[in-house]
Amino acid sequence: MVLERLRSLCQVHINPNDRTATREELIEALRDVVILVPSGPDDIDAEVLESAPKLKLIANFGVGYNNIAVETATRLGIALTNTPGVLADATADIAWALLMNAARRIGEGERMIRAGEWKCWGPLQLLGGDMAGSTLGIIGMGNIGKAMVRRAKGFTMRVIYWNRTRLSPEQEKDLGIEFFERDDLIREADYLSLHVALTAETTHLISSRELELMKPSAYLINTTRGPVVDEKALVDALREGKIAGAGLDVFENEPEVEAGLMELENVVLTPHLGSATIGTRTRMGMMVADNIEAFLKGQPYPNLVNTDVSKD
Ligand code: 8YV
Repeated sequence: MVLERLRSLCQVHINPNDRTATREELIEALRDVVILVPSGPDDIDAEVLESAPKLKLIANFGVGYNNIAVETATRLGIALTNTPGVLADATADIAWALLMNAARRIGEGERMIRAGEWKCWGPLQLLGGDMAGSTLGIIGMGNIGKAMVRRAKGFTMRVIYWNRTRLSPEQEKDLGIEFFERDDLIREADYLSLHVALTAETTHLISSRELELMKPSAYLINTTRGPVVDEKALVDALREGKIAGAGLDVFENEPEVEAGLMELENVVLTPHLGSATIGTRTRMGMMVADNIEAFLKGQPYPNLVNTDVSKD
């Protein structure tokens, strides 16, 4: 559906390999390209952009664009668009799945059964964390953070949040959430879920200091970008029981996963599946096509990121 629409708009060249293009392949492929549709693993840095003389639009297939040299794009007059909003529910679903899986020890239970190690029911077997009445701490109250709030309310949880810019009292009231300073939020949360974009300021936002602040009974959930969490510090915290568990959909060096994480029972791992539903990926593709169509028709972009890019 998406490809058909793209083909109706322009000539489409698709990466022929079922893997991320190498740097050399990317540079070679970009020689005559006017519009690029990259995804998360493509490293679109200054050198790549500078070797693409005809490039005018990067219509990113995703909301996060930490893999793209935005300032260079702007300087070169290349517009950058993304796909906000349409993946909020699917990403919150994965965060929720990880949260529940970690708290209720579903992966551990399944491994126990499959290994033939479940011998009998026990009153203290695989005890986990409660949802109802517990406190969810959200760092980053954008579209995905808000989708988390909706889920938490269904589970009758209290929701506290931190965001760079505090919401208005009306918004806080409507959502039923309380603002906390970041360290206080980290101390208070039974579940801490990260929903900030990856920037220089948010790199290793959660490191050993923050993990020390968390309750020993608390869980950390990361579905945003791996480098927001210091993975080595997390392994130590999980190993030493400084926190109860974690659920991770993203990693510092994808697709590599820190060896220490693989050995731990109290962490649930998924391979960057946040937006991986048929409907969501279709909506993301259609949003990419909307931005391409706007470019081709000389109309304003629906989702322009670098609003300071020159229009010629
Ligand atoms: C994608 C994402 O899986 O949109 C994002 O920022 O992380 C995910 O939706 C991927 O990055 C698509 O390019």
